[in-house]
Amino acid sequence: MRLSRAVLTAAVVSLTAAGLPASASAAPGAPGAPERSVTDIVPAPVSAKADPRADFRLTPVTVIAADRGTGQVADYLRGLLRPATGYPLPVVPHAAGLPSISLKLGHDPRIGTEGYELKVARDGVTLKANTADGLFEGVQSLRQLLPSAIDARRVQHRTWTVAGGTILDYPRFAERGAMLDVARHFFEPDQVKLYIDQIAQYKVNTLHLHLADDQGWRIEIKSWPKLATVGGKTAVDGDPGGYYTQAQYRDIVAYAASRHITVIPEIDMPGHTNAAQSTYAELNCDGKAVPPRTDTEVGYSSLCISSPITYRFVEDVVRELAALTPGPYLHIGGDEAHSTPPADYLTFERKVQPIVAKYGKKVTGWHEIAKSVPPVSAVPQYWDFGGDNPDVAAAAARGNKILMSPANYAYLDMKYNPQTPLGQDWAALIEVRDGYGWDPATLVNGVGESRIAGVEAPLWTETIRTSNDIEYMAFPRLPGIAEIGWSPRSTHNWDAYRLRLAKQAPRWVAQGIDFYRSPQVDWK
Ligand code: TNX
Repeated sequence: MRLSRAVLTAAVVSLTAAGLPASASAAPGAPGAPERSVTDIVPAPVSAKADPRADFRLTPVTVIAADRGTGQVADYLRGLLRPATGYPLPVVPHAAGLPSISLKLGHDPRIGTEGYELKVARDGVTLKANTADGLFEGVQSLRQLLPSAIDARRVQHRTWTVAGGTILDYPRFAERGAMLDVARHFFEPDQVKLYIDQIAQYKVNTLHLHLADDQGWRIEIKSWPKLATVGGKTAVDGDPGGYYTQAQYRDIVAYAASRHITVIPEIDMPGHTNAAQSTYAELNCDGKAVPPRTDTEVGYSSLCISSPITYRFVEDVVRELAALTPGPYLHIGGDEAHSTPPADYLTFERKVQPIVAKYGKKVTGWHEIAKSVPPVSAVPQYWDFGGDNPDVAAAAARGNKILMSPANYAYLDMKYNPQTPLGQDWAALIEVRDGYGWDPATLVNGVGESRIAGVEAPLWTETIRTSNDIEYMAFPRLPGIAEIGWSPRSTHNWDAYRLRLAKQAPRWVAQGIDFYRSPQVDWK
């Protein structure tokens, strides 16, 4: 694109004329505080210094200057900024004196593999990271420095000021996850992609898909084709089922990767297997298929632990799933196996975990797998209420990292209050403040900071049927869990968080996210 000097001059003049916000050192939400600031970002950055004299104005002549290796993130950024601004924002190798957002890769030992440094100055924005992942997370911060109208899908005629200042940022924990249960209710690929975009903006880097449960099997397995075509027909309460073909599933995984999110597929076993056992009679000890079930009981099903066919089935499923999975982990469930006798449970785990390793993957599973003394590469996912759990503590002492998803804080299917129309309450009622009010490092005795893989916010879908339902339960709690996983503990402060969270709401409105307007937050 060629730019005339007149256009450039006009851009510079309008930049100079921009009204400067008041003091950026005022606390967010305080009188005189600017509308947006580097100190408002969710999840809170490691360090942020606002400079209201350094605001940058995005204009029709702004370019995205992308160093070698940054092209994918540059294209993604352009895709974020173009619909609402209507500006061309070409991705170019060099800014060549034009006002620019520059993406650079470097070797900064302070920021690790997902951190970034963002500098917003009057003459340009510079985003540096050691990896494309770090640049992507930096872009999520940059987005929040623009007016919320940046998320509108149509051109908005207005000025586009990026709040000035500097951010240095990196995550507390390597894994910040969300889980979507596509087994109890099925969600179409586009609905999963929508959720991926929604969670990515809070620097969530893992999507765990719960692909099979009693009520339905959701992934095509070519060696056992009826799992999907028959076992996929059902869903909770007789609602329509569905499944992903392997091509659709690969496409979801690739879409997630384009948002720097790794997918962890879960096949829950040896319990939660009614859909498979109603489809293939040979998966039952008596050789008779059980009836399909669409109620929400848990703990009644179990694969036949003594049957060799069970392990042929598991190996076929694991082999096909591993081939669909670029990420390092396969999730083998293992929760609530109440009808598998404890000795059988251990037998099963000791046969199945090596199968996962055989296909080049590491094991993750619900924390019950800790009882089986899994290899230290395995990640038990803790879902209970905290306090003592000797099996999990022993795994941590042996060297396993633990993923934290306490049901009473992090389960997004729990109701906010008794009137919440969706969700369950067996673990807790979880208001926004409760979901934010815990520390992974003090949750389980014997599992301290260094033993924690990260956090995950699971969304079970017994009562969740639509994308609006997903959004209503995830927002505003998911950003809180993401912040617990990303931000230094020293930033943890409810009074400050609720003000920052309130400023996210116009973004959700612009994105069409149907969120719960908790009375604990002044949404304005
Ligand atoms: C427990 S805790 C489950 C799921 C249910 C969920 C509902 C755990 C690992 N499993 O099977 O869907 O409660 O809240």
